[in-house]
Amino acid sequence: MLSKNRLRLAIQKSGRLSRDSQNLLKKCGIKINLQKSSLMAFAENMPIDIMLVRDDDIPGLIMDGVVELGIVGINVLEEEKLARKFLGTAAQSYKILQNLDFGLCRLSLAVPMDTEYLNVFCLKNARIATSYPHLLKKYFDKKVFFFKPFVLNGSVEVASNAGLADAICDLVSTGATLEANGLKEVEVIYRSSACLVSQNMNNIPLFKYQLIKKLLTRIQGVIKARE
Ligand code: PRT
Ligand code: ZN
Repeated sequence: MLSKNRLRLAIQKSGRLSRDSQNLLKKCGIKINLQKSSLMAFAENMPIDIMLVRDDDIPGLIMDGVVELGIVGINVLEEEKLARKFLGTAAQSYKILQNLDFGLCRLSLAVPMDTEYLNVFCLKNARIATSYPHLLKKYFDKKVFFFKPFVLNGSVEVASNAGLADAICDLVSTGATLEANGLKEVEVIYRSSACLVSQNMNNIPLFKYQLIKKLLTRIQGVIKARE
């Protein structure tokens, strides 16, 4: 049974952000006994419980008030907010307390290397594969032209080679994956990094608020020391 007297913080269980998230907490002096198979880990020296989940679940856990804090990519957070807005779900609020110095990437449009590409209007009526349909729609809403998005959660880069898509919209960091799949990056539509995010602070009891402040100060100190 979870204690109401402990702060709850969600991080990615395994994936690109998990090691950096764990290291950051360690650097902040939080001693955690992480069990590989467990959903929860408990800090030994501070009243903090760590929830280990898929990154996609973290925005919802924050917005639905299950955990007070999370470490997640801003891309995932914004996509969930837009999805909830689209569905008319009331809970969409959160506060980014700190942009973090890892998980840096960009959400980009890419087309086959041999495509003649002048500007974004070359994508009019294009069929575009993405795991981020709402961020993509927000970008194209400003361009006012028709396109045909479809969702693939994974293997987005291969959709074009397989003849399923004219273009893709996916996360890029080094660009090596695009290159390996014969694609070129043509538009950056969103820039992202990991962030420390909290619930709406108005709903948080004072002692938890103070603990969040303390943690935030330590995180800022760790980031400053790494600069
Ligand atoms: O299992 P779970 O759902 O938790 O994880 P996941 O597989 O959905 O996410 P994961 O671990 O791949 O990524 C978590 C977060 O890391 C993302 O939401 C981003 O905020 C951030 N991030 C930073 C990235 C990348 N860089 C990145 N390069 N996420 C994914 N990629 C992928 C991209 O999708 C593509 O397949 O890496 C490939 C491109 O990399 P380059 O270096 O070849 O350009
Ligand atoms: Zn995920």
